[in-house]
Amino acid sequence: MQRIAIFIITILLLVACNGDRFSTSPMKEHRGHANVKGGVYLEKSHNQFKTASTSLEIDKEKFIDRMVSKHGFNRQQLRNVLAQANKLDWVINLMDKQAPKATSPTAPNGAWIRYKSKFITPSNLSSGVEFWNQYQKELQRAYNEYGVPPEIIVGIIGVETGWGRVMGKTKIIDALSTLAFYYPRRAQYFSDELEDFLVMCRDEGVDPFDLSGSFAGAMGYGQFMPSAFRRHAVDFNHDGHIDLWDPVDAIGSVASYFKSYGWQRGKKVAVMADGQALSLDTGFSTKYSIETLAKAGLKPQSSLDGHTQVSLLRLDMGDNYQFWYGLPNFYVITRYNHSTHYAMAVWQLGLAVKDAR
Ligand SMILES: [Ca+2]
Repeated sequence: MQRIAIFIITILLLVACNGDRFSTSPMKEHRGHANVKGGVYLEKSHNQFKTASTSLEIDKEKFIDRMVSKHGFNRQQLRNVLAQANKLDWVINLMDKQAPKATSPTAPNGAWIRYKSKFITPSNLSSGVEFWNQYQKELQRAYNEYGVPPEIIVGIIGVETGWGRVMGKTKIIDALSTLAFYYPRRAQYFSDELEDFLVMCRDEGVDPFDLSGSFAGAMGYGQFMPSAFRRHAVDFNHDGHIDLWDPVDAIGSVASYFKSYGWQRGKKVAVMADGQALSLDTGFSTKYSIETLAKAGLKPQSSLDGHTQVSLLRLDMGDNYQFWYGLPNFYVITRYNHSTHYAMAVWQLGLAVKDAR
C-alpha cells in the first residue's frame, strides 16, 4: 500500500497544478435521481438495454445474482452496466507490481528521507495552508465532533490527493469490475467493493459511469474505498448527500473514519526516542513495555501520555536510524494505510502545514 502512495505522489508531481482548486464534485455535476426502481440512475448514453441480452461470464452472473437478491437490483439493468464496463489490463499489471514487499535493508540508506521529501515540499506546504485556511471552520467542527485534530485531516487529504489536486482519472466502474472479475487474487475483496460502489451510486442518484478515482477504485479528497464510504463517510455539510468529492464531506468523513478506529482526543501520536535499539523488531504493529525499551537503551524525549505499552518505530535517516515510541493514535493512522512511513508522513505533513500557517 505504501507503494500505491508513492505511485500516486509521483503522478501528483508529474501533473501540473492547473489552478482549478477545490473544483466541482462530479456527483454534484452529474446527479440524476436516487432510488431508481431496481437499479442505478443511468444517463441516456448508458441506458441501452440491448447491450447485454445474453448471459455474461459466470462470475459476473453470480455477482448480479447477489445484487438482485441482496439489494433488489434489476438483473437486466445490471447486466447492461457490467457489459459496458471496460476491462483495464493496465490496472491488473499495476496491481501485480504492488504485490511484492521490499525486504528491510541491513544498513541505513535514507529510505525515510526519500519518502518524506515527496510529501513535505514548499509547494505542498502552501497548498496545505490554503486548504486549511479555506476550511478552517469545518476542520474545527470536525475536531469538536470527532476529536480528530485539523493537522491529521489536513495530513491525510494532503498525502492522498494533494488536497484534491489528484483524485484519479480512472473510471471507478472500470477499475473495480476489472479487479472483481479478472484479478482472482483479490476478487472477493474487489467484488465487495464493487457491490458497495453500486449501492452508493444508487443511493446518491449518480450514474456509475460518471465517477473517476484511483486505479484501485479509491474516491475523492480522502481516497475512500466504497466500503469505507459505506462504513464511515458522513454528510458533513448537511446538504442531504454524502459526497467524497466535496471537501467538507471529505473532512468529516476522514474524522469519522479515525474516530471509528479509536482515535483518542487530545492524545499524542508518537514520541521520539534518545538512543538506538538496533536488535529489536520495529514497526507499527510491534508491542513493547517501556521497561523493555529502557533496558535496550531507549529513552523518550517527552512524556508518553501515561502509556506503558508502545510500538517501536524506526526511521532510516541515511547515516543512522531514528527511533520513536508509537502510541495508539499512531496505530490509528496506519488503519488508513498499513505503513509506518505513510502514517509518519501524514502526521509530519500536517504538523508542517500547521507550522507554516
Ligand atoms: Ca454533503
